[in-house]
Amino acid sequence: MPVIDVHTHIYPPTYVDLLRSRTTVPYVRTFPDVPDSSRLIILPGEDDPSALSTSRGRPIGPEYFDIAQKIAFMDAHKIDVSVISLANPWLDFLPANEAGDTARKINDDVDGLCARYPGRLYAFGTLPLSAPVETVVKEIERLAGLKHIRGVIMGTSGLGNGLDDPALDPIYAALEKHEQLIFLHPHYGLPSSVYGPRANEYGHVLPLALGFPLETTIAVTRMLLSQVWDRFTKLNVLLAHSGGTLPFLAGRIESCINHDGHLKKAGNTEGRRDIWDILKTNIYLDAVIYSNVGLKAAIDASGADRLLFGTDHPFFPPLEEHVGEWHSVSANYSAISSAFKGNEEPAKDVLGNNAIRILKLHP
Ligand code: 5CU
Repeated sequence: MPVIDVHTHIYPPTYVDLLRSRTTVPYVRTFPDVPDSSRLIILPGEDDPSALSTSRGRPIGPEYFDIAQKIAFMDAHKIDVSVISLANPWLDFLPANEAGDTARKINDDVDGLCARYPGRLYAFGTLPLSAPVETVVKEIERLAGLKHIRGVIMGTSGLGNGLDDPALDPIYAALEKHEQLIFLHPHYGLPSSVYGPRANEYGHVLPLALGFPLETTIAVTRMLLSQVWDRFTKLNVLLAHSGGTLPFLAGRIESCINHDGHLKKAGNTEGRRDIWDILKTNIYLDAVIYSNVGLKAAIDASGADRLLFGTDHPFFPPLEEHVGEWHSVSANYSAISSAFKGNEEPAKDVLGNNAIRILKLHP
């Protein structure tokens, strides 16, 4: 039975060099109060000088950029194949005139990394979303010809105005035409004011546990409200972290749409596809939710045939030193075995068979 990890990141060496050359977020640097460790500063507000050294970014070691370490991690966790993706914030911060060339370079690098381990690595490409739309569409067309690429990873900002922006339509059309799935992943979270004045005392818990999933939920709901899937009925999107809170909130979202006088009057809801249809037709969910409670909601919402195992490596390493198996990974394995207790076939599908079918892999 193959085990396939569809949510596993890398910052290829070219990207790390780019981060090392920068002085504003995102960047990599060493701080005088923790001199032995380079820190990766990526999240908005993470370099606040009042933050304690341990809440200022995270230590960055070779597990973030060395592909041999990815393979070692896969071997240690019985993962046969990984579909690697550039981690956040992707190329969102680049000036328009640099984004196209950088995307080509990074995508070629990532495809080249996959070629070094035949049958073990595939990838989601990265789009130059700050460049003109034609440049983005060209890169989608080019990615469709790269051997190991199976879709694109994207954040929720789109071209700067979110994923309900009609200016994205040519990009959605190109992705749909070339059957490239979007792996939708959060980065920006929620405005830091919602975390309150004591937020710095709580490390990354509030933005990662709540900001990330809510960001995804809001982005997908805006896509739904702007009827992206009514215009692009074959556009497929894999949602990180089991859809944020979408499976749990889908009924409430649908009910609010059905009770909204403004939407009804504007005629925007006429003939629309509902959220349950889209969850079972266009949306795939990863199984990176660390508990069978959330996983069962994901299974109920989209079906066990649309759920795919993931780890989020190299994020969430154990805090203790010299731990063999990562707790974050065993939590996701356990959630699958507990959610499908006594029913091995769907568990195997989630662990690997679904990814082979959906992403057309040849492990
Ligand atoms: O720990 C983190 O900040 C993150 C992140 O930025 N991106 C991600 O995918 N997982 C964890």
